[in-house]
Formats: sequence, structure tokens, C-alpha cells
Amino acid sequence: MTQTTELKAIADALRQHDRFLVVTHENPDGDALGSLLAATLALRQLGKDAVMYLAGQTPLPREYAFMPLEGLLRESPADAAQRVLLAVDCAKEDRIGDEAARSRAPLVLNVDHHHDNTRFGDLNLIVADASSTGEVLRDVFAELGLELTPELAEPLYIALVTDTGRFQYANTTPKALRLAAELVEAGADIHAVFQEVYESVEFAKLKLLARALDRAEVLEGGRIVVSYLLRTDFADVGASEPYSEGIIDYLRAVEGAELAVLVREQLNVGAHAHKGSLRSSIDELDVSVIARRFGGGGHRQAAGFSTDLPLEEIVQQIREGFLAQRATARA
Ligand SMILES: [Mn+2]
Repeated sequence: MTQTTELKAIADALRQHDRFLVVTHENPDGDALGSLLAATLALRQLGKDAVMYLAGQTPLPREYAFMPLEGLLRESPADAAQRVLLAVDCAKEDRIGDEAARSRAPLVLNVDHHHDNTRFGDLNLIVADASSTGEVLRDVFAELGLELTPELAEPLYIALVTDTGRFQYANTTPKALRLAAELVEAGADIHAVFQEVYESVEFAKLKLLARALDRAEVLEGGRIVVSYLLRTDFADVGASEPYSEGIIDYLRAVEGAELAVLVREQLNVGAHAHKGSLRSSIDELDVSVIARRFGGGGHRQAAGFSTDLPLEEIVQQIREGFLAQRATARA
């Protein structure tokens, strides 16, 4: 199917069905939560019964606490088997964090922008060159003839501004910038979003950042910048897991860095021992390929993984993955 056909098929399915369960990926970021909220509100604007569900008990990142996410379920509702599952910003079904979510649903709709999306839906709309899932949803809403109210515009803007790194990353296309203007015209309060998302840093997050910066090391003559956070770091400064979001951007910003790596010990018992985040600063390096060495994935510029391997082994594997690509690029 072409992308236009996929778009129309998703829009038709949203029109035809009446009850929906909207989900996104665990440990959600701004695009995940913005898309979750916008999709839910859009369905309600169409007169549908739509509920939001985020599996697990991990607290939401505090910078998104201002979003009107009342009614967000943390456990699957009893009537999940009667609800069409709409997954937004989920590259793989296991990112939903509820193994039964997909099999329970009578129909699965998958709307995303990850280039490595496994197309786990019955219907899929995957736009790999979109800046964010929010941008993809905007086109779905247009297809549905929805009015872009301030309530819809603001979560779409949150999705857009966070996934483009405040309109700085390579995915900041002219289309993304035009969409930003459209969302501001529709009533998104960009200054309020800025203050809530970027200027409400908790002191414990600052102290966690300090630990990561203090431990940062360079490899391969400065082309790789790597750091790690231990479980005790989180405990010492009083930080929970989402506090580490954004730290990697400081590592990537170092002069000459092509690859930034942050490895953190997992806080949840029963989870994999380590979680890794990877960021590429150059077009020639696809970090999703490195993440796949550990069973992870993501985008070219940003990817992640979970693993039980020890820290030294993780760093060694990442180094090999980096050299495999960079040697190829130079040949
Ligand atoms: Mn995204």
C-alpha cells in the first residue's frame, strides 16, 4: 500500500468503529504522550468512546504532568476485547508494555514514524520521514476533517517540539516547521509548553546530570562519548528513572562526538539489568543498527536497548558496532 492508501485506510477504520483503546510506548516521551492525548481527543471529537491506557506503574515524567491526562488507565480495562487498539509511536508491539494487548484487541491500528516499525498492526500507517508521530496524526486528523481545536493543537505541538529537539534535529523539515506555525495559530501555547517541559527541572535531575557528566569518558579519540548511571546514583540524589531523559543530549553536544552513549542500571526489579541510549551526530552513523545488537531499535539518530550484559561488555559491543559502520563509511 502507498502511504496515501494507508492514511485513508486508517482514517476509514477510525470512522467505522466506535470504541477504542489508545496506547503508546512505555517510558513515554513527549511525542508518545502528546500523540496519545491528541489521538484520544480527536476520537472523542468524532463522537467515539476512546480511553487512554499506559501499561505499568512507572510514574510519568514530571515535565508532562501539566498535560490533561486525567483518565489515563495504567491497567487494561475489562472491556479491552471490545475496543479497537490504536497504538501511537510504538515501533514494536512489545513497546506497549502489555504482552496481551495486541491479541486481546479485535483490530489493531498502528500509527508511527519509526523507520524500523515492525508493522504489527492489522492496518499500519508508518511515515518514516515524519518528524514525530504527532505530525503523522495531524495528517490523519485532516483526512477525517477534524477541527484543530486548542485542545488538539497543544498535545500535537508537545509531540513536535520534543521529538525535533526544539526544532534543532535533522528531522526538523519545512513540513514540521509549517505544522508548528499551524498549531500556534490553532491555539497551542508555546510559552507555557516551554516553561512546563523545559524550565521545570527538578533539583534531583540536575544532580543526576552532574553524576553523568562527571563520569563521561571519550573513546576512539573523542568520536564516542560514553557515560553511565548506577542504581545508587538515582537513590543518592532521590531521582526516579525518567529523570535520566535528556542527559544524553549533553554527551552528544561534545565537539567531535559522532556517537553518544548513556547506560543506566535499571531500577525495576525483574527488568533487564541495563538500559542503553544511543545518539548519532552524523548522517553516516545509524545507531538503530547498534541497538539491534542488543535486541533494541529506534531511529537512525536515536535508538535504545535493554540488556542483562555487564557494562564493560555493553561498551565493547557498542564500540565494535560503531567501528563496523564507520570503517564501512570510510571505505
Ligand atoms: Mn516519536
